[in-house]
Amino acid sequence: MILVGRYLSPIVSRVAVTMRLYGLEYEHRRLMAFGDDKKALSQWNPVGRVPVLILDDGEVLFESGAILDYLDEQIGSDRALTPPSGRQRREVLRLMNIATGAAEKNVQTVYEVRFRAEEKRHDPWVALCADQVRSGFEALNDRAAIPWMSGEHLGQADITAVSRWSFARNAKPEPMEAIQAPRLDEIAARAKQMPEFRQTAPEF
Ligand SMILES: N[C@@H](CCC(=O)N[C@@H](CS)C(=O)NCC(=O)O)C(=O)O
Repeated sequence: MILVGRYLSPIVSRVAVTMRLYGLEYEHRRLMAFGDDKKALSQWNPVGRVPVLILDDGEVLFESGAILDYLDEQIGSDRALTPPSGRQRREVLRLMNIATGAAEKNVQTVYEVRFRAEEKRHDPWVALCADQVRSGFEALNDRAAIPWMSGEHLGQADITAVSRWSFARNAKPEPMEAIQAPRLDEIAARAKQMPEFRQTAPEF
């Protein structure tokens, strides 16, 4: 299999960590989602985004949720890091969706604050996004069990939360600095001791 996209992207890294935890080997193609690589990327994903996973028979998967579904199917429900059904699955999906939603609002805030000229910014919208980032990550923190998000075992909620939280913390626009999320910090620190997370740390 070929995984396309740099580990700099927390969405690529959540797929990469999952593949490593499942013992699935892959060739890594470090294409950027911007600039000159965009055209090459569009041959696989018409929307030009990473991650892309190219299977050995040439079938192409994109959208990280769809890729994780495929990986879970390959590894089987006994080992899958997202529970296959029921209440536990719904709670893991809820945690992942909070992490993803908060992180997306953070990316929107970063784009607005860093890339848009100050006089063109719509401050009420920036404030609203910042509030969504804060309430999302704080809710994720409140719902987190210890040692891992869902209890005793590391699961997909951890991989997604750690990659999204760590990226958002590093991106550091103003709203992130005010957020207190000690459980997320603790879980991220624990995860980063694992080789699967260290080997897929963002490369700059
Ligand atoms: N919902 C998509 C989001 C993928 C995504 O936003 N990837 C970013 C990299 S972190 C990207 O390719 N950005 C470039 C763009 O959107 O044009 C997924 O889960 O795969």
